[in-house]
Amino acid sequence: MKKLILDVDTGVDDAQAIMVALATPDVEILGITCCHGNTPLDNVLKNTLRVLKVCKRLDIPVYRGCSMPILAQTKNAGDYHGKDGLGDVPDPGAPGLELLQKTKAARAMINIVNENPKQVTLVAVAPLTNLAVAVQLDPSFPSKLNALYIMGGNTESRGNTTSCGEFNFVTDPEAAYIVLDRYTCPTYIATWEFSCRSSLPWSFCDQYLSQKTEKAAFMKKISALSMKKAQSADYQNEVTEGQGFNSCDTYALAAAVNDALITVKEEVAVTVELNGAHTRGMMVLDYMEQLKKKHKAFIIKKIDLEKFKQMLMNSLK
Ligand SMILES: [Ca+2]
Repeated sequence: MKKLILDVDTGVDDAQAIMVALATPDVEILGITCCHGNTPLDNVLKNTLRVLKVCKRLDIPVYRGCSMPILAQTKNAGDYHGKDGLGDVPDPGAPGLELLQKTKAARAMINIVNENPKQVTLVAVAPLTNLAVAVQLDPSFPSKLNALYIMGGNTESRGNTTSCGEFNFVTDPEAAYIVLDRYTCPTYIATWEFSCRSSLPWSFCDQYLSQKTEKAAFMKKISALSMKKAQSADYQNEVTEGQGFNSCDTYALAAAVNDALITVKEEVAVTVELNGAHTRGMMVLDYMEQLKKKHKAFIIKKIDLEKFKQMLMNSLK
C-alpha cells in the first residue's frame, strides 16, 4: 500500500491528479493539504471537496493551508483555469467548507508523517508554501518522508508565467528555495519543459472525456475552458513544443504511484534563483557542482506515455 499526502491548489490538472490517485489500486490518500495558487485558497478548498464528492470520497481529510506566499506578492492563474479554478461552471451542489479538518495543513502533514514514519510519499503540485512552513515547524519532517514528488520548475529556463519562471515556483520562489534546500528525502521533479514534451494528443483527450460516467462528465465540464485556452494562439508561446493537453500535475502524481512510469531521469543538485530581474523563481541545475550540495534531485526526463494515458482513462471509469 502506497501512502500519500497530496498538496494541491486545485485547478483542472490538480483535479485530474487527485482522480488518478483515487483510481490507482493499493494507494491510500492520508490527507489532502490545500495551498493558494491557481485560484485563491477558499476556491482551492471548495474545488478539492468538489472533486472528492464526484468520486464519493469525502471521507478523505482536507486541510486548509497557506493563503499567500512567504514573501512574494500573491498571484493566481485565473486566465487558464477560470476565476474559480475549475473552469467557471456553476455547481450548486458543491460541498461546504464546514467539511474541512480543524488542523492546519502544515501541522497535519507533520502529524500524519509522525504516525507513519518513512512510509508517506508527499506529492506537491502547488506553490510550495505549505511544505516550506512544515519544515520550519519541524526541521526533521523531510527525513521522515518516504519520498517527495514535485510538479514545478524548469530545466531550460522556459517559463509559463514569467519568461524564465514556471507557475508553482515563481508564485512562491522563497518556498521553492527552502524545499529544494531542506527536503533531503528522495526528490523527483516533473518540470514545465518535461510536461510540455509529454503532452496528450487532442484525440486522446476526446477519448478520455467521452467516457459515459459521472466522473467523465464532471471532467469534461471543468476542463472545457482550459482545453480551449490550450488551443489558443497566446498559449503557444508558453509551451515548448507541439500541440496537445499538458496535464502538468498528473505527471508528478502518476510517477509517485507507479514505480514503472519514469523511463529516463537525471540526478542533479537544484536550487531556485531568488534575485534575478528576469529569472526570479527559475530553477537552477547545478551540473558543475558549484553549490557543493550533498543532496541531488531526480529530474524526470521521460515517462511511459501509454501507461500514463491508461491511468488517466481509468481515473474517470
Ligand atoms: Ca497545481
